[in-house]
Amino acid sequence: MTDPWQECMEHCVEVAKQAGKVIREALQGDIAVMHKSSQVDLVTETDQRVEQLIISSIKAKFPAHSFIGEESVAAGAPSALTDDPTWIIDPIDGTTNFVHRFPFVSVSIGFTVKKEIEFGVVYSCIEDKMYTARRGKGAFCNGVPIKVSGQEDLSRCLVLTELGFKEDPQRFDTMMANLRRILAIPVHGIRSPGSAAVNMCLVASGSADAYYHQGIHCWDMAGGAAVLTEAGGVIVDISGGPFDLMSRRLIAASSGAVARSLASHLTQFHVGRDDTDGS
Ligand code: LIP
Repeated sequence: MTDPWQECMEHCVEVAKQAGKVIREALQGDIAVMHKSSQVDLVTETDQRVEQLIISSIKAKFPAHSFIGEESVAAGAPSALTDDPTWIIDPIDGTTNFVHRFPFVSVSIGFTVKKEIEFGVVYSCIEDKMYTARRGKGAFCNGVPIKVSGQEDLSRCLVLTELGFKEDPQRFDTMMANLRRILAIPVHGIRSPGSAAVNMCLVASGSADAYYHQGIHCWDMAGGAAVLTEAGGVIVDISGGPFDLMSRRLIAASSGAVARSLASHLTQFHVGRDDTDGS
């Protein structure tokens, strides 16, 4: 049987390449920084331009499909996941990196049907690494198959997470306490590359063993979640329960054992949901 979403995936790879080219060109010039929810929530004209480019290109080919895009949501569009074929887009995942020219900047696109992720594309455009994954067909980087490390012992893991200032002192303290608890296991180390999608691809390709995060969004997770699971990784909620794309939290790991062990060391804090208040 032919794959009903093959054409969509091929188009996705093409549009991600075009978007990456625009981002690389923008890095050659001045970058004007604007702010969204806070002084550390950055956005640039390139984020907005790249999202428009991606959405208009996909809409022209697949006019009946739905979209959830980071910058469209920031401008007031809804972010409810329905059963429709839906493109979940982060035009620049790692905007802070982009602003500072720190070299992990990606275009992340996940595609869902009936709320299931069918494929994901993450283009780490400064490294020129195109990660792709189609459900049931494996994960690839520049066409070469990738797989997770398979590590099962948390104390032998290189762990990724992201660190950002939180205005709520309790959330901030919990984030720092979690960091301290993981470091004290001890694990081999903790790294913060600055792009959630790249983080998942690093675990998917065995360069890191686990990644945890509370407070990101579905557009940060959708593309990378496909790559991670197709590379043999495990993705769960921060509690260790089932992963929920709209929950704003995840553990992505090289094995179920590492995911469970990490969950047992983490304290949760309230982050809201993408499909309700988003707070
Ligand atoms: C970013 C993430 C990054 C995280 C930030 C933010 P953006 O996405 O990928 O890892 O630390 O909180 O969500 O805003 O650059 O698309």
